[in-house]
Amino acid sequence: MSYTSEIYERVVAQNPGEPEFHQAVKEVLDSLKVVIDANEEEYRKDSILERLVEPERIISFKVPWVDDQGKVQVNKGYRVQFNSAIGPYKGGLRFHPSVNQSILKFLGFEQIFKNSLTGLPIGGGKGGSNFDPKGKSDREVMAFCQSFMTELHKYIGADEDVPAGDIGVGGREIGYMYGQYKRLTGLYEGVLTGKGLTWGGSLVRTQATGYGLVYILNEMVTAAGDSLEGKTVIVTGSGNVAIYAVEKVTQLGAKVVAMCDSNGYIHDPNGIKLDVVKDIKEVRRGRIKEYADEVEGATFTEGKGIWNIPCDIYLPCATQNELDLDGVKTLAANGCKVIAEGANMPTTREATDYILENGILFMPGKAANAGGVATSALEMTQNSMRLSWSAEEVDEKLHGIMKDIYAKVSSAAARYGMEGNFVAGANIAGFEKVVAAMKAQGVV
Ligand code: NDP
Ligand code: 2IT
Repeated sequence: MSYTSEIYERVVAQNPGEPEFHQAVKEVLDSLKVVIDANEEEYRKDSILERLVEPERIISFKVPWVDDQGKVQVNKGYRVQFNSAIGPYKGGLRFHPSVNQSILKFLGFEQIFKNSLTGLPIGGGKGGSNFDPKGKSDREVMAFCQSFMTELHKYIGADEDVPAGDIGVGGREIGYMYGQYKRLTGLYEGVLTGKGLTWGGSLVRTQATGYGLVYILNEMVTAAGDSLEGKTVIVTGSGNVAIYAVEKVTQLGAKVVAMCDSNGYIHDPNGIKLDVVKDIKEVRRGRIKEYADEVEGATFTEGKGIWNIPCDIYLPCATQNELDLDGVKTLAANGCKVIAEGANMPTTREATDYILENGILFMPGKAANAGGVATSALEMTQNSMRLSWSAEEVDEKLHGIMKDIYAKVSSAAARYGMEGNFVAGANIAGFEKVVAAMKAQGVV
């Protein structure tokens, strides 16, 4: 049996009941097979893959807090510190009822390679809680965040582990957690990113994941001899990543006709009015359905099926495994030519295989959504220097990083005879840097 297959079987056996983690590991190992096979003896001797798939540390803890009725609630909290070969652990915190160890291990594992691709010195980590911020009062969110940080603060630090946002964690939650960290430690340091602009945050971090996604999308489309001008686009989700992907792709001349949340999707053939979406989601914390009540000509459809709307480009920006084989077949049948993942692993394995076999241009999340964490690393740099860069400066750096990721991913794929397979290219290019660092640092 090949070394990569052996390791996959070991991961499944040793991590039972963690399907998302298995899925993420399998995709990476399948891509790495060509690299490993070329030098199998050495990789086996160093047990590189055994070391890569085992988190350095997983912290799990109780988060008790008091709700507005005076009742004590208890949630689970986690931080997965996966790999620190190239820098302090870096990655978001997710607050969503579905959060469990499998999901955070898949996200932490992906983060290792994503962070490597940015070219910046950041290792891989992820954390979060099964707490659901939806429908909670600000006071309840603050009580939860303070309790969460009361435990987490023992394990993080500006040079140790630097969390940020993800699903359910935005500026409000980062603020409450930062305040509690400062109170507990007495340190005013860059321990979290995605901070507000008056207390250490970076300009463009809010926009960075969505903008970065569109910058790399533009590279792909341009390299294929086309442009974004006049293209019809679907962006799934309506949170942080989705909103700023819509903003940038619209600026570059495309028309976004559909978005969604977990209740259903809106279709606006005239082009999504982003100021309405921002007001619903960023100001009122409402549901996407309200868009159809407010905008003439727009419709709301309950449930899944946004992929039934014809488009040229599909940008999944909600959550893992949101796009399955049937969805992707429908997209292809309706003429969709490009898919780039704003979310982490939004495409199932079967759907990804279909995409690659059917000539749809495809950029995987670990490359396509790396602009968020890259700009987080720029926030860390500014915090260390005690300086703030202008929006133009940060945006220009972000743009350069996304172009560089495209170049790395496409050249790694070509180097191994898989031209245009950006899944393989991203996994290989991300792996090469991390492994070189792991080897240099010995058995630790
Ligand atoms: P937000 O919480 O801001 O938004 C998430 C959006 O996705 C909401 O519209 C939400 O709908 C929808 N969604 C979440 N879960 C589900 C589900 N199970 N089914 C259908 N829709 C769902 O999160 P972000 O925009 O920050 O994150 C979106 C994705 O991007 C995630 O995969 C995240 O890991 C990834 N990502 C985020 C980065 C960042 O900087 N924020 C960086 C890189 C990747 P609803 O409100 O109904 O739940
Ligand atoms: O998935 C991700 O890359 C993020 N949620 C952003 C992580 C970060 O540290 O900015």
